[in-house]
Amino acid sequence: RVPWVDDNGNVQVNRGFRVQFNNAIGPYKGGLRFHPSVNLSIIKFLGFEQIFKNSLTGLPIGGGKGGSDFNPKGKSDNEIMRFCQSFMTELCRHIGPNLDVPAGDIGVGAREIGYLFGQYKRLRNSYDAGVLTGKGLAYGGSLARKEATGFGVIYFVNEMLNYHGQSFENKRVVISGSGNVAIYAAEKAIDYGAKVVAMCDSSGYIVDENGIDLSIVKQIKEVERNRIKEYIARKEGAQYFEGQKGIWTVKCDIALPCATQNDINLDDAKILVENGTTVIGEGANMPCTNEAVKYFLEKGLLVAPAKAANAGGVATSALEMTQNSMRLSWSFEEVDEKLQGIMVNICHNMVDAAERYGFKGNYVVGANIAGFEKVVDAMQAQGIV
Ligand code: NDP
Ligand code: 2IT
Repeated sequence: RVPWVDDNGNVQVNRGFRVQFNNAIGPYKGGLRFHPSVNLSIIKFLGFEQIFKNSLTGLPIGGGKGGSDFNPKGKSDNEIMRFCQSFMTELCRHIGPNLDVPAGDIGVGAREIGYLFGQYKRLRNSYDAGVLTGKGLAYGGSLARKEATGFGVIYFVNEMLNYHGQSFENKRVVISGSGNVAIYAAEKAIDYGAKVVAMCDSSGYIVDENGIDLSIVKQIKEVERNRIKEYIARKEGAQYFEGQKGIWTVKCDIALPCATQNDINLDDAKILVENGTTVIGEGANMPCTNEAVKYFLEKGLLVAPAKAANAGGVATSALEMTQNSMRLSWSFEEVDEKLQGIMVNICHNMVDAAERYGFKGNYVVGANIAGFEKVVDAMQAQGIV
């Protein structure tokens, strides 16, 4: 129960969750999601996925997830602060740098992590920098953590493409979402020579045949916290369409769902395949339904599964924990280089596991097996506990 007082003096009560799923290979680790759709079922699926994703990174982190059905949209900074303080008042009893280390996810970025960290510090009377990741750079955050998930998706998909003799060069890319993961996936895809032609938020999608101008998207989303629709007033030739689903009708070579779960269902998958899409890179957690994934694999598309493709965020969170333990900060280049190495390594382990178990080319199975093996080995070695 998370009670807080809004700007009108009214008492609001939200529900908060933290699921600690597995700590065989390290402290529980995973983000916090603030979104009105959050319930225990969603936090459990995210926590379960997180176990195997975290194992894939090769770093010592277990799996957990948390969040609340609190809706940050339209709330003032003071309301966000009061909510975060109340949420942490309960959560602080369950977390710690060697126990459980939360971070951001949908609706939770540096602002929220700042308020959460301040309240933790106050309640515990201790400066435990490593209790949360995704912190601001002024107080123990890591350079490149903000960019890490999106950049990581592209490093990962690029490695898969290279393995199949392809690249991002001159590819048309559609990215759902316009949040943290979507923005930095777009940035790196553009760096690699791709053209990003469509992005969205939960209200609708924009199409810009000249290639989306990310500085406008960043201004709208990161600074103004406004709707993606604003883009068309600031960029000639761009179009806006109501409703987020239509984004999958925009023709593309590579589709990167970076918004939320169940974003691409079987009907969307059929449209994508019909329009000639050959690569799917899952930036969000479980953005394709099982039926959609099955269809893509039957049709011979390359599918980069979420728990591998978006592992760069939590991997860089683990690098933030390392820096906090060492009481020093690495340069952007140093963190980015480590991130690239981790993503390439995950890709190779995934390909290898798929081949070892007779599922050559099925990277969904490959990632599941590669992540699972290490957790099971650790659990068996530690006995019945
Ligand atoms: P943000 O809150 O920054 O952005 C979410 C984006 O998705 C927004 O543009 C949002 O639009 C859009 N969206 C559209 N439909 C929905 C919906 N039904 N529910 C929620 N969002 C919707 O979140 P992130 O970019 O951090 O996360 C995106 C995905 O990536 C999630 O699946 C998350 O679990 C996953 N992920 C995030 C990591 C991270 O480090 N942040 C790491 C690994 C995975 P609107 O503003 O209209 O709500
Ligand atoms: O889904 C995810 O991997 C995240 N939201 C990031 C978790 C983290 O601990 O950085």
